[in-house]
Amino acid sequence: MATSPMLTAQERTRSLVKTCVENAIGTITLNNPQKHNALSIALIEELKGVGAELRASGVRVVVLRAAPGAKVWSAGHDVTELPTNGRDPLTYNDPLRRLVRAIQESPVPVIAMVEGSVWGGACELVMSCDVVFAAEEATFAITPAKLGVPYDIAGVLNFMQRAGLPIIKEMLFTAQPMSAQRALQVGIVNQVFPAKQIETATYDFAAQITRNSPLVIALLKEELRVLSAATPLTPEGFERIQALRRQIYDSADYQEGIKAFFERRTPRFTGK
Ligand code: LCV
Repeated sequence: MATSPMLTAQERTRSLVKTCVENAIGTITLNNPQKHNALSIALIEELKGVGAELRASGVRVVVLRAAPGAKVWSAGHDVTELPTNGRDPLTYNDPLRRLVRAIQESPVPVIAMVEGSVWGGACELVMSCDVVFAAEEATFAITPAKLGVPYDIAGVLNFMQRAGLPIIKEMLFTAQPMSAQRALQVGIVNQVFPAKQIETATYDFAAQITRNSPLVIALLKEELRVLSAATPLTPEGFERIQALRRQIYDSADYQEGIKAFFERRTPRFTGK
């Protein structure tokens, strides 16, 4: 039975993430609890770096997790890094966009092992992983509408690929946390376990993947990515959405959402 690789000779710690490798399973642990693993540029760059290192080291599967027993898996985008000068807050080269693409394009399956609450862009990060195992207490809140942020096309498509439109609308329009049990029912989460069992269950599952053909798994993952990304979007449709998004990130409501976050109060959106 595979156990979670905790202290191994190959454990590496940078400042914001930790990694270790055992039995061809790479583990990346988000390691910035002071900021609830907010997805800052620095943390994302470290995540991308260690992901590339693990792939180069020949691991067959990666587990992405927070520290054991974390109350917050990740608080989402680092709100202090959201632009307030009229620039698009979520562009193609935004660090989160690049991280999500790196996970989706990786030939190695990525399993998100979730304990604690997941917020905003971290929900997209989790939902872009290939498999999601969650502890019973985990929750998932997709928060652009709460913050007033015009989420981007690629991000919304990633949500759409994880659950049906009614469920995604429920999560996007309310910005409220969804329980792991409900997320399991609607297919956002693959399996739910009591907190005490989730590590063993995740690494046993990961071990099954390591025993199969890495070439075929890489092919299947890329086939599924390319086929599921085949979404008809006309240039006019793309331009229309971008124009709608620009009206929002140029709006007073966008500024109000971020200001309210820092003032720790409920935003007062005017629709302007
Ligand atoms: C920067 C933070 C954050 C944070 N950024 O602890 O998807 S979108 O479009 O919405 C996208 C833009 C996005 O992902 O936005 C972020 C969405 N995230 C959220 O709405 C969650 C925001 N965080 C919280 O609600 C609370 O922090 C939770 C409930 C996660 C934990 O509450 P708790 O009382 O335990 P604090 O709020 O005191 O947070 C501890 C420190 O982490 C910072 C927060 O500002 C505080 O910093 P200081 O100790 O310097 O005061 N922090 C938390 N989330 N997303 N910084």
